[in-house]
Amino acid sequence: MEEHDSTQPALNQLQIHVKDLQQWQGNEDFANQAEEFKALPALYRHALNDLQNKIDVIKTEWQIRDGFSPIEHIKSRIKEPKSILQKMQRKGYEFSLENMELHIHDIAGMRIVCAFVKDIYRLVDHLSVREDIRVLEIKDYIAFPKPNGYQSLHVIVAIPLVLMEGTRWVKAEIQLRTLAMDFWASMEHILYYKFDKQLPPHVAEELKEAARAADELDQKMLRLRREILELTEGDSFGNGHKY
Ligand code: 0O2
Repeated sequence: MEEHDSTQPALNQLQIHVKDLQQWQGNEDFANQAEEFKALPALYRHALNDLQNKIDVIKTEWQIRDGFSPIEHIKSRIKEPKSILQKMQRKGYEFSLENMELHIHDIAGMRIVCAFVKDIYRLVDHLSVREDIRVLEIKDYIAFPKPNGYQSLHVIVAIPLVLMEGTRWVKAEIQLRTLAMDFWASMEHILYYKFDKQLPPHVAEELKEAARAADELDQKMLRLRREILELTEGDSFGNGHKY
């Protein structure tokens, strides 16, 4: 997930979209929707900016209340048109604007990296009760890691965008991870592409081993935090989750 460059003019993005549409052969119907299609990145960008603002407010509130924010860093990106089209093809959807908006949840994507696993669940609990965010789906790859060891919490949300035509709820995918999970995922991503998506078995096994080590590190950090909190004012973060 690339970091978002807010300085890139919207016009450039539109040109990229039209170019990609033209390159895509045999999808005239989809290309006919180019007018509406080329307006989409701007809408997703605004929705992502709104989401970023909401998370920044949460960060500030945490900072004021607890003296520190458990959110380490945030990255956001709009999915490349080519990746959107490839994903639709991979998932077997016909190319239409409707299918794209309905089935591709990560056109707007945000990654939030937290210090502790517990903070991830705390943040999601908070997002779930807000009126200005709709949580549509949660995929918990922390409680249930992928077979290769991948851990993250994926939350599909919808953000209200107030337009002249009325309010439009725009989807975004938020990936929440700890620093250890983020490190593992970045390394795995590099290796996966280095080996052209065909990891040799021993590399895959070592990666699983590394994922277990990352998980142990996260648990160790939580134990340390609990000890420190008990020594000071007690753990006020208990919320009954895995950690
Ligand atoms: P990019 O460039 O990373 O954004 P869905 O999106 O829910 O309809 P999908 O694609 O099966 O369907 O969703 P999944 O697997 O829950 O999440 C996909 C995204 O999670 C990927 O985005 C990655 O960012 C991340 N991810 C999932 N599995 C792995 C993994 O094994 N290793 C790493 N490093 N990342 C993973 P994309 O689509 O690859 O694009």
